[in-house]
Amino acid sequence: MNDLDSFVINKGTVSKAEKQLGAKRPKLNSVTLIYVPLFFGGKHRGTIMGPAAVRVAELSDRLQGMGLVIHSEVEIKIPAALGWKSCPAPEPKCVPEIVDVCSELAEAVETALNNNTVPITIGGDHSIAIGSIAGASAYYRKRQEEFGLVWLDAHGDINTPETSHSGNVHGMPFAVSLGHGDPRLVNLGGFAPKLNPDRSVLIGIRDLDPEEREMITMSGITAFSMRDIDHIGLGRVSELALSAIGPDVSGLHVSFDIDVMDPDVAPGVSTPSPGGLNYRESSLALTFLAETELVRSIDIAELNPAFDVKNRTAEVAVNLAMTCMGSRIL
Ligand SMILES: [Mn+2]
Repeated sequence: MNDLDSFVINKGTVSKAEKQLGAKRPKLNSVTLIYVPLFFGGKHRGTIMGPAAVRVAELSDRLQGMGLVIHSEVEIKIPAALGWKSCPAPEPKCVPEIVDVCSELAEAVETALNNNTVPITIGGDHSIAIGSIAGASAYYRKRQEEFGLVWLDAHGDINTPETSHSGNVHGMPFAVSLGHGDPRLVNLGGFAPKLNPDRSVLIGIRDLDPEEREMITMSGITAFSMRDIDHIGLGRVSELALSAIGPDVSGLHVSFDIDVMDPDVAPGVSTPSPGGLNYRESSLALTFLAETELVRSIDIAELNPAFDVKNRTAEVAVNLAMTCMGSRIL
């Protein structure tokens, strides 16, 4: 028994821990920016301003400044007059609207991948991941290739309508992508599940509903809590995460919920949770991912400028998107 075993929930072993990742592919230098100001999945409307805030923080210019080409910028329209208040119980809330938005997003992500660009989806609440992961999954599925998922979040986002206390879909996208939950969401794009739990990793959790703990165990994903990060460091956790996914994937999807960071660093989120990652830790995790040169699609979720301080969190989000795209110190 390796003494690191105890840090890896569900995986009985870290025997793959020291394996190298697979052969590197030519580096992509083109991105597609997809703006999705969705807020129906959460209880705060402010995520509607997320895309605007990263534009104010000059996401596009700064990516170009590091030598990347912006292939295109796509704006997914959100039904204007609707919100969770008009989505009555029984829960989950606003599912038809989220299905519409996520279907369009899935197509945009798949198209971007087909165009050999990296889609960066800017939310919007985290229910955007239902669409972006559906698009990425469809892309790999058609090629009979495997991909890995790295989900960074303070929360599990692995509720189902049965376990959810709020009925908010932004607490469900991981479960949906694994094939659990409302069938209208689960079957988006005509196939399910979107993810292989053996190649899916959750990092940074510290605020789980009791039922989510059970769900994480049952689902077969690999999860690293803040306790693990405190104990062995995020560098080691990142290595273990990549080895859990395995060396033989064609790409990685990174779903970054900004609330994985500590609210001191990133206050502009809908559901802040104390005790999160600091700036350097977040940067380190994304640097490790970028260095695999396998990151093919990215979500930046839950940016809520209504709770931000002088657009600071949007600036952090832009820096982290750049890191994920391979920006480095040396
Ligand atoms: Mn989330």
